Amino acid sequence: MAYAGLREYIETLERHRKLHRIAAEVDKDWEIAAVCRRVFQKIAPERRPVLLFERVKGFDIPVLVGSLGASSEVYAIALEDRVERIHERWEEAQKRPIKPTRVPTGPCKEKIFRGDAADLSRLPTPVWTVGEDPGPYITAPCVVSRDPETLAYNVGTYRLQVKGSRKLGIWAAEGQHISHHRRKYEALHQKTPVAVVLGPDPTIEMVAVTKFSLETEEYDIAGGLRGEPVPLVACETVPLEVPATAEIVIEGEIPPGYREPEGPFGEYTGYMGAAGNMPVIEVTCITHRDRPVYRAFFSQMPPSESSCIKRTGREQSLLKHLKEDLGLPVRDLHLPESAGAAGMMLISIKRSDPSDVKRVVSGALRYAAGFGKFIAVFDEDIEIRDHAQVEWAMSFHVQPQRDVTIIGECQAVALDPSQAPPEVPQEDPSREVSSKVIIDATRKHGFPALSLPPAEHLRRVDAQWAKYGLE
Ligand SMILES: Cc1cc2nc3c(=O)[nH]c(=O)nc-3n(C[C@H](O)[C@H](O)[C@H](O)COP(=O)(O)O)c2cc1C
Ligand SMILES: [Mn+2]
Repeated sequence: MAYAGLREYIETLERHRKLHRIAAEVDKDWEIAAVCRRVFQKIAPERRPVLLFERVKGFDIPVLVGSLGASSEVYAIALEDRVERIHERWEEAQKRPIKPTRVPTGPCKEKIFRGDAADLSRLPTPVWTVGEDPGPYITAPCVVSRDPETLAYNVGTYRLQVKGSRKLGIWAAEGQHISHHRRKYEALHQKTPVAVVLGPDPTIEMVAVTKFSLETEEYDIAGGLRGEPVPLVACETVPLEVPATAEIVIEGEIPPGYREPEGPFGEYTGYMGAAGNMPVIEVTCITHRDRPVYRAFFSQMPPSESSCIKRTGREQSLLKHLKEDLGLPVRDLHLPESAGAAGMMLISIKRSDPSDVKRVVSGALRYAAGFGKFIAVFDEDIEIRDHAQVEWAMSFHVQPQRDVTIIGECQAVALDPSQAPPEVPQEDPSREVSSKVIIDATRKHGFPALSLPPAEHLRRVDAQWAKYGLE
């Protein structure tokens, strides 16, 4: 049975002893960010808990952080499964998406605040990079929008700056699906209706941070991940539908053509992302459950909750595209978290033809042009999630002049601070263009035997391990 919502999921986390309640009062304007940073720095992923800040100074709403990406173990619990099954679950969901259902009402309507009563300052939105960010940022928004022509739904996570009691700044890169919707509404001189969902059942968060094709509706993939449809309810003031059990829903509209300063914001690259001129959301209504839980993603410097969830979803959607849609001989694909699950892409393949490497790289780039500034392709026997094996293969399977290609005029990795100094505004077109390094780290000819004892000898030693008096 899928989790009905975030609360059922929190109970399960608690049963798995993965939830840590912080009962001491904390200050949302500096302390939550610092506690989260220390938890990610000091506690290894296997033991890292999800954090529920129960008493936030000045608010009666608790803050939940890490509930999707404290670790892969937590992510697996969100799928009601084991870590080793995350890949299959994503594969199944993409092969067999399930359309949402409509219900007349739901818990997200227990409290409704319209007009001036829809006040963002009632929510305990933290400040994340204190001294650098201009104010609080909503980091876990599942932003729902619709294509005005096809009516197809999209759900995506884009940073939201709290700018006033009823105004949010929104930054979505030009290639993001909500930007596609917004441009269509702007061409019609109409406002873009949006609904910001906070604290839905965890599969909605999984799909909101993952890149699919423009035609793919995230609600359907979430249904596939849940194994049952997502129940949706109609919004109060915008023509959109949202998950019925969500903790908090902020409804609003993006006025066409209007831009104002947004950012800078401490980003997933580990640096401040540039400020720029961005659209805003005018809030029309806030609905929430009784005693809502405020959900936030912990991001900024990797590793973070953000790098964990991006890595998992992106690896799975890219793998599915290369293996299933294009039929390429890909074994595994890895986006290391230290590279923000964006800067480096490692792929292992069963190479039968020299052109396989080019076909795999061009397939990956066509699907997600912004991922991978360094893309390296390895033979299938290399475990690309093991740094030592990657470094070994790079060192001894590669001839730089023959095997390394630099290609120019590519889509940049979003927010890459090496592209331009901070003064260049985020919307400057130069920030969209970059170059890439492609490394063919497969063996291009017969290689000598490995300098290892014969496998049979190693097995014999394993079998009589006790004899040596080692651990
Ligand atoms: C914590 C977090 C914050 C993000 N913030 C932004 C953002 O501010 N702007 C943006 O364009 N993408 C952001 N992303 C990436 C998008 O969520 C991701 O590209 C997603 O695929 C967007 O949905 P779409 O493909 O339907 O447009 C963020 C991802 C995470 C995990
Ligand atoms: Mn999308």
